[in-house]
Amino acid sequence: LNVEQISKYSDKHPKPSSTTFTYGTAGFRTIGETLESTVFRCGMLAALRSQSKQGKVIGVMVTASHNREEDNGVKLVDPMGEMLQQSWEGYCTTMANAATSEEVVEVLAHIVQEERIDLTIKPRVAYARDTRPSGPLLQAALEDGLSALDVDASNYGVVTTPQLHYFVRCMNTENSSAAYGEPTEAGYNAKYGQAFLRLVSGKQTPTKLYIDAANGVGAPQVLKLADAINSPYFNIEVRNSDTQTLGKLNVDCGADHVKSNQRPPAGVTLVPGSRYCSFDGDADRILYYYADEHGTFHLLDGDKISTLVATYLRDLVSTAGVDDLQVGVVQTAYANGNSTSYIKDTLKLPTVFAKTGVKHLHHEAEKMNIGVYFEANGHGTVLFNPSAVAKLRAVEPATPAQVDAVERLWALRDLINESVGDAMSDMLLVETILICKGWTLPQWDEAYTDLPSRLLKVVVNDSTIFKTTNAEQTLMSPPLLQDVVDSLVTKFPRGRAFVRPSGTEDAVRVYAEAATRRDCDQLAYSVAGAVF
Ligand code: NG1
Ligand code: ZN
Repeated sequence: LNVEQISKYSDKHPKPSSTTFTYGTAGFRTIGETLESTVFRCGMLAALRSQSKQGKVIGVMVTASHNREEDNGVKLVDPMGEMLQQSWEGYCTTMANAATSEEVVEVLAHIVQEERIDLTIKPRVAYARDTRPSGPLLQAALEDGLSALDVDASNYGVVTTPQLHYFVRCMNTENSSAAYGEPTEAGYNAKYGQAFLRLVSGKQTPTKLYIDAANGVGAPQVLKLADAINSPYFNIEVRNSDTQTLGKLNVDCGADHVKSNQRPPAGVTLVPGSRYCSFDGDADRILYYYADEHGTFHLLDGDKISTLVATYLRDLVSTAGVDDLQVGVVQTAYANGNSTSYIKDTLKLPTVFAKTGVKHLHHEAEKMNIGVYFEANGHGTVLFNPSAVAKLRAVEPATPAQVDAVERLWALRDLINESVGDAMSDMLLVETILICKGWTLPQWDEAYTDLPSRLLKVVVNDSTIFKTTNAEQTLMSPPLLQDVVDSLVTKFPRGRAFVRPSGTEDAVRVYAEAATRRDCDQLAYSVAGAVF
């Protein structure tokens, strides 16, 4: 380690003394301006992580997703485009909280020793940011971190979070049999656009799709995707696309707003018969919605997307004649109870609950042949594990229907961003299925009816005292609180509620569902009262 060089750069980015940073579910996330030292240090951590992976490219994304415009965040992306391995999260937290440049060097040296890092390996890092105003400042800090460790760095500018994950995976698979694609925006648009056209050509073209881009990076990126696809099959109009005016990002719009408030975003008037979707601020979440003939709003959330996708895949697998290929679904406790029953009882597919945060869902989905995972908020994707790929390769289709189904499964695999949930790729996936089935949004929505649900955020004095087990559905601490929740739940038909600390905010979340809207709200607010 070049201590003099590291210290010189580190002195430029002192840690704010009053702040403690934690690498949480989505990396570090807090007010943008306070993150300079943390982002600088993440650059150096990415370098060490790359060296620990024999010089594979590690990603660094600067974003705070659906959070406020003043916030920002940073997270590391592992070689196959997946979230940073959990065992390194502790290093990140320790590093971010080192008080002085001397301590920074000590922490670096400690990691080098623990991980037996060969410092002669040239580290490689790919990085990008979203549209937030603090982005350029943090990018400069990151670049100092990369310079401090002489990293071979690739700047991808302003792109969506899943695009950066894709680039990382592409760079690390180049010239191999698992080559994922070309690590450029054009390569991304070509890969997903071509797979989409392969799947929909010959079908009926859909009506226009209105996309609420949350005034974030998804707006310019989806327009580029549409240019590359250049087909009536992808007929879109982007709303909330103002990434220039301060104060607009995620305000009254975007997937998180739509999901939390159960109403359409500002700037979009729902017309019955039309189709709508919302991205979040970094375009890794997507939700669909529509108004029925009475003008009532209906949300097609992550659970609706995952059941749509799982049904389609299950049917294709069966037509293709690969019988021992199992499609499974991973959800979190936030999944609507009726979606879980539908998957189990109607689709007859295996389903498991994972802890909140896509890395947990991702790991569960990896264990399935074809694993469909979505958080109710619209973040998710599909994974084909190596045995699924082998089974697909081995199948010898005999009928034209079988040939078509096998070809569709391969094309779907190309259409899906397997590295992480991706609003643009998920949108093309949903569009493909709707086009192939000739379905409207109400027809998709017919599968099952959501139970009324309510998600509340409770700000408490100390959220660290809340400890859970059983995929976060049961409280172990504070003592006796779970008993109170249980007794409240039994009062309401089809009632279900749980309390867990947020992994991204200093707050506790309360979720409740019940047979009627009134019961559901009463349950939610009484549980929140017990928490508070
Ligand atoms: P927390 O703050 O831990 O509830 C939220 C979302 C997660 C996930 C992360 C990362 C809910 C209830 N929680 O986590 O699903 O998306 O943010 O962005 O939606
Ligand atoms: Zn996001």
